[in-house]
Amino acid sequence: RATDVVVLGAGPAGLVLGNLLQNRGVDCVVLERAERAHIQTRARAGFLAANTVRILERHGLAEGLRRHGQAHSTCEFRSADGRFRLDYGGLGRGERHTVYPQQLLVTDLLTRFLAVGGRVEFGTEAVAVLDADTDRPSVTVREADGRPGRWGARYVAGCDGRHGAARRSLPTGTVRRHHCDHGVTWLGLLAEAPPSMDAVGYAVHERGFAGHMARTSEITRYYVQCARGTAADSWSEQRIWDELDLRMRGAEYGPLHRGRVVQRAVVDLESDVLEPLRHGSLFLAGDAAGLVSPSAAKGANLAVLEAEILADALADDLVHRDSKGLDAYSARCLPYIWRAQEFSHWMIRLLHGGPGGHGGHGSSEGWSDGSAGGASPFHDSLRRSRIDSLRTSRS
Ligand code: RFL
Repeated sequence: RATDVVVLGAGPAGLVLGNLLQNRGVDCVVLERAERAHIQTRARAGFLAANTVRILERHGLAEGLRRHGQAHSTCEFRSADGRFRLDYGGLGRGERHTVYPQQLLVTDLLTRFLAVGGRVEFGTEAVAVLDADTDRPSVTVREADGRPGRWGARYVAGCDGRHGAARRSLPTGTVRRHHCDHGVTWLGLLAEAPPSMDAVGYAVHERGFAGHMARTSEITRYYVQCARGTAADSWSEQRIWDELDLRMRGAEYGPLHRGRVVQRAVVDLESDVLEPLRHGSLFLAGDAAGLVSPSAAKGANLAVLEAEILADALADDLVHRDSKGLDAYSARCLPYIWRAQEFSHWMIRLLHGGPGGHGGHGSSEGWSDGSAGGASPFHDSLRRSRIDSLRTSRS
């Protein structure tokens, strides 16, 4: 089978790309390994930046988030020095986030894509991208019934995440990989509990970081820093809530609303960027192009931004025979990716102690700046100074 653009993966990147290509009249197909019900219920991101909302609005993809998203612009920091609220919506350009669970965004994007005639092959796993260095690449697949298949195309868009077929198919030596393990691990939780405050909560504690992020009026995401190598199910719910309450200083500021923990995942905070984001006829977008640690809440936002840039470039080439956008794609996206990496790196340093703190970081990788083992008073003082500057500096 053949089409102009084979898109691998029906996440935010692949589905924004599919919709925009469809809008521009470019023939495409989205191949998705999972079943439809799975991608529509997979809870991940929740915070969409103002620019992401503008992109989605520009292309008629923002109706659901306009109706059901919640505006958000305040963070609350809690530490041994007290607590304060940072209303970033009243600073800088006055931009706010929209809280809208990723699975709802994915459902909106998918519904819209199918409604305008888009094709998604669910249960179809891309195995490899072949002949990417020619103008007739193809994708070998395992079909839903287990049989092998193949899609031919003019271009392949790898939007299949960090462990997808696009990345695996890059010949060694063609693309440079930048990787950083920040040496910090989070236990990410979704709780069937209403939010405990009307802000994103960041708790800096000698036992480790804890975070609170509203998702809906009934669901809250929490993060609790844990030792590297922790198994997701090794903490009891009692231990999770006790530890969250302690680190969020519930005794001083009010206890958290507890509820059933309905999803848990251990996340090692890592960064990963490929350079360039192209190999011949194969282009990378979203997590396939670069992984940002969730400390920055940037991944889904970058995915949408890159998908718009790639869609324009592909359509210009395929409809108008103008390849300038494709040639510039990687150079246009990389500054955004590195900016997000810089922000995520800064957030990690803001929210976590130095190596070997009581939270049991267990690894000093990524902290190779002179301190060895043990909570470092130097890092703790830096962190306090950073937090204090957030409290006092208007800029
Ligand atoms: P996705 O969403 O992973 O989608 C990739 C799709 O590809 C499919 N796939 C394949 N299909 C066919 N063949 C193969 N061989 C395939 N291999 C994989 C998968 O089934 C999937 O459907 O990637 P995409 O589109 O690049 O989107 C990236 C975002 O999902 C990701 O960056 C964010 O979720 C990151 N992130 C956050 N980002 C934000 O912007 N704001 C947040 O608040 C935020 N919170 C988070 C997050 C990520 C988290 N995790 C996963 C660590 C919170 C968490 C806990």
